[in-house]
Order: sequence, then structure tokens, then C-alpha cells
Amino acid sequence: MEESLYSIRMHATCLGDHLSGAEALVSESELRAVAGDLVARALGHSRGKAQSIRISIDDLTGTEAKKGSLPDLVTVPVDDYREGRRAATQLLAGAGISDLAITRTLDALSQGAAPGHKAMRGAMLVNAASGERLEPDPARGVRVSRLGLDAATADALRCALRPLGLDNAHVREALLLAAKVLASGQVLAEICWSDDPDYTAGYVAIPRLGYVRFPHLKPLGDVRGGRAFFLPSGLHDSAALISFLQDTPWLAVRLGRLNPPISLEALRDLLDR
Ligand code: WAQ
Ligand code: MG
Repeated sequence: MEESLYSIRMHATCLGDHLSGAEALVSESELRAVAGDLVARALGHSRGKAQSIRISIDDLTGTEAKKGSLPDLVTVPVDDYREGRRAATQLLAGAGISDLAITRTLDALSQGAAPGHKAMRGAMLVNAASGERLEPDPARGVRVSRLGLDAATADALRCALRPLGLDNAHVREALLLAAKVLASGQVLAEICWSDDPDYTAGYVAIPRLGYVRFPHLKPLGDVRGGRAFFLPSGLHDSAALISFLQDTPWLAVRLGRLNPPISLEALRDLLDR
């Protein structure tokens, strides 16, 4: 019999504002347990308690999922978020993002990229040359959806992250999201930091090096976080990319290399090569 495939998504709001969202691709037998986990997560969020929780479940059985690998991962220790943002800026510049686009994006993320300086629910799409924002809805942004790991890869990932001290939901979910974004083949770079006030780490993902994490990309206690995907200025049709990111089921079936930390100097050497 064909294996069942479901997309399950949670979106929680408080006073009408985005609070938390999460999702998974699972089989029918896992749906109940995962739904319970998502509800618990919405109720226990560090940004506040949900007033409204929506769970959507879509049966995708019979839809072919695309398959790919997780990116390589490396941590670059930094002293504080300023040093983290300087290093992130260097990585983005090395990936062909203009200084203007980097500055505009970091400013938007640090001020809250949704109208009213609120946190966006999804990601900004940014023209890598002009810094212009391209997402159709600046409050919602583009949500990367319908992504998951097969069971063996999910287990292997946890085992490989544990000795690095990185086996937590933030890392696992962000690495998976970055994997789907890189798999689009159309994104030059991604930058992200969490909107959770007690989680200061963030990352830059680029095709050449994979997922490069910095323990500090924002000050502790800040509830402003977000994501931006930088697109080549020549990409005229972002609709196909948005449809891939939002709608195409995508499963990670292999790990990338999970490297021990490297110094900022070693990162700069890699970039100069
Ligand atoms: N698609 C697009 N954007 C999203 C999605 C999604 N599925 N989920 C969240 N975002 C955006 C949204 O603007 C959030 O405000 C922002 O990203 C941050 O989301 O240690 O926890 O789930 O290696 O708070 C990164 C570092 C942690 C992990 C990221 O993001 C590490 C994190 P959060
Ligand atoms: Mg969050």
C-alpha cells in the first residue's frame, strides 16, 4: 500500500499578532501525536501565550515529495551580536549581496520587518542588488512549508547534533528550512535570527558553505527576529520560487557535514579562497 503523507501546520496568534508557527510532513499514524506537540508548543511559547491556535492538516498522499540533503553546518563563535552581524555581513557580501541590500535587510530585521515594526510570520524576499523587498505581503512574507525529514535522517541528525550540543528544535528546524531554501537553487543567501527573546543565535546559509551559525545575531531579550532570502536581481519571476517554497513537498533524506566550530579568522580564510 502507498505510504500516507500529510502536511500538518500550526499557527498561533496573540491579540491578532503572529506568535508562533511550526509544521511537519508526517504519515497518518503520526498525526495525532504531532498535533498534540504543536498545541503544547503554541501554549508554551516564550513570546507569550497563544489566544488563537490554528492547526491545518492536508492529505498529500500520492503527491510526489522532492528529496534532497541537509546543508553542511558550522558554528562560528562570536563575542556579541555586533560581531555576529559583522561576520554575517561578510558572508553575505561574499555571496554577491550588495552592501545596500545587506544594510536595508539587517535594518528591517532588527526593527521588525512587518508593518508597525512587528515580527513577520514568514520571510522577506530581497533583491540582492537593490535591496528592494519582493514578497507579495510584507506582514506575512513567504512561509516555507511542506518540509520534513524521513525517519532515519531525523534520527541520524539528532545523533550527530548531540555531541556538538546542538540537538534542539531551533537548530533542527532551521537547518531543515535552510535545506529547502537552498534546494530551490534560486536563492543566493538566507539570513535568519529567532524571534524568541531567549534565543540569540542565528545563521547565514549560502550554497558554498551551507549553514553557518553564529551564537549571537541579536541581543538577549529582543523579540524581533526574522528571515530574509536574497534573490538574484535578474530573477524576474519569483512566483515559481514562492510556489516551490510554499507548496512543493520536500524531504531531507541525507545529512550534510556537521562540523566542529571554527574561528572567525578561519571563516575569513575560507571566504578568501
Ligand atoms: N518560513 C519562512 N519564514 C519563517 C518560517 C517559515 N516556515 N518560520 C519562521 N519564519 C520567520 C519568521 O519571520 C519568524 O519571525 C522568524 O523567521 C524566526 O522564526 O542555533 O528559531 O522560528 O542554529 O523564531 C536560528 C538559529 C533559529 C538556530 C531560528 O526562528 C541555530 C528560529 P523562529
Ligand atoms: Mg520563534
